[in-house]
Amino acid sequence: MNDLSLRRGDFPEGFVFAAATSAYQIEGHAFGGAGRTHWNAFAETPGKVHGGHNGAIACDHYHRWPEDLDLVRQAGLDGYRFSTSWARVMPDGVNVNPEGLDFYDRLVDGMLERKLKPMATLYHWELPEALGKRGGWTVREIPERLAEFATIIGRRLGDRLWSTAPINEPWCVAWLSHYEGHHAPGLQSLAAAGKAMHHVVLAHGLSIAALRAEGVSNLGAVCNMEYPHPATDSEEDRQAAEIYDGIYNRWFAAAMTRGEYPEDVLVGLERHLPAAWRDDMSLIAQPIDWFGVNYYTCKRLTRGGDVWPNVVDLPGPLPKTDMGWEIYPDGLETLLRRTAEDYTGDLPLYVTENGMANRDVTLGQDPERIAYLDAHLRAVRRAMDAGVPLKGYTFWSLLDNYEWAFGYDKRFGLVHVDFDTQVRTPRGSFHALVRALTG
Ligand code: IFM
Repeated sequence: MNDLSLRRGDFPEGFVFAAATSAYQIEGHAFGGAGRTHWNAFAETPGKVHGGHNGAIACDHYHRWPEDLDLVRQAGLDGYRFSTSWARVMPDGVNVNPEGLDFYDRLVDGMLERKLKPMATLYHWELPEALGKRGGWTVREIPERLAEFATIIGRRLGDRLWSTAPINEPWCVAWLSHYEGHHAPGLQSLAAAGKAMHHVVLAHGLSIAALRAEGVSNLGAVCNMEYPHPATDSEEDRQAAEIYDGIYNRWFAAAMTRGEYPEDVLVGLERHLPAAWRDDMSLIAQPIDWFGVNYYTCKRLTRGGDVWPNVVDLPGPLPKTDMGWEIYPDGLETLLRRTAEDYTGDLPLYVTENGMANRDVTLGQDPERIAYLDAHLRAVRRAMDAGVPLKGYTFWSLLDNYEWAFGYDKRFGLVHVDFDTQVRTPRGSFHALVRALTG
């Protein structure tokens, strides 16, 4: 496939097309006085990250950001979703590094000069190592500290941000990192995961309140969602899919929009939540102005394992991306419809990430990524036709970057990055996008 079948004119006036990146994945954490993060330590632990890679240099966006923002503009996009590194702005999690704040000041002005909407996420996973050593997301201090960071960012940049969300993908911050152990800090403990599952949504609520107190507007949440298929029609597999859905999708949407946790997840997790968790629920469900969904794939769930939640996933039959993730655009449509129907109502929804990792055959073409994006854009369009108040769609990612535990081995970019020379080369998907958005 060489072209997208939908064009800008197939979406309503004002629909926002954007591309996303995140700080640690592209900036080059070695530059500008940033402090160590829990990802430094994780990457140094043998066996945790492909090749022991880290974000020290990444795409050197710290120095090359004008060129990168030019690419966003050339693609015909309206917005740029970026994140502010906590450890760059507050290297020890407490004191401010003026150089770090100045960097984001320049970056935001650079977006505005190019007529791009600055779409900020405050925390995209680089916890200052000093805060990690105090217990990280398992202790209540961290949500309180994130709210302080939110105040600092809000005060300095809030007048120019188009949208702001406190946290990217709370499921990854909590469950993937503390129960599955695949991300920093690499714990595999239900007790730790329970604390993190609560503290991450508390951090969202406290930070929304802190941003609002600074006069920052258009505040939202960014949650990742996966479509949960039962592996078979058996009752056991249906229950496995239901509990997976509860932990992955419903926990965060219910907490942030209704101030509730799903009962079926509380059955296993309540004993691991902080004792006074109920007292926090109204703080967590602060009013928000929009809700973002990051979507990539589905899972095939079956009963397994000796302890709650007794769920394992099995390989599925659909074509897969280079992450091994099945390509299932219908899941995006269904989850958007369910989110609007069950949680967000008339609140504007955004797809805040969607994209695929793929190996290059020839840089100029990229037909698989074009087909992936096309199929998911069509799913977005169907959800809108069904009445979902979707207001924008964001590609992950602008650039090839540091794909966390996979290091530099996976390539999600509309733009190829040669990590030896830092040369950027737009892929066929980038050119298809230009034609669809500006043609
Ligand atoms: O690279 C990540 C990003 O940091 C968060 N969302 C999913 C992407 C692809 O795995």
